[in-house]
Amino acid sequence: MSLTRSRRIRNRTRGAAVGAACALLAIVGVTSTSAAPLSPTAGTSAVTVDSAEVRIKDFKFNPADVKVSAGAKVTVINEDSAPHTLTASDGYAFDTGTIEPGKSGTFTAPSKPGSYAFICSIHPEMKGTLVVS
Ligand SMILES: [Cu+2]
Repeated sequence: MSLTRSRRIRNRTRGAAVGAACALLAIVGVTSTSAAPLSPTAGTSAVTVDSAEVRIKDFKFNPADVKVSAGAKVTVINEDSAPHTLTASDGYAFDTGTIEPGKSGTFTAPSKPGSYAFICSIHPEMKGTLVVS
């Protein structure tokens, strides 16, 4: 019922600082079990969201193999005279929508690492791969 029986560490001025520290650590070691453990903030600083740029010219993606971090913002610049898209081949992982000549579009890389084939939905012979790590 009562914890008052437990021996209290008195601040004995004659006690060695090390001894007091050890005793204090022992107490902290016991009491800290009820305290919330320091939760690591993994995820806030571990995620490196970078960005990448893809240019489209002469009906080709450049680069055709795009390497990004998960969640990266990718800008697609259409330097061609025809409208293009950069669309995941599976149809839903990412899609810039139609980018008119001289314009740019963006999409967000998937959060799941992997290799994603993409095409231009207007010209499906245009192909590339987005590698998310
Ligand atoms: Cu196209």
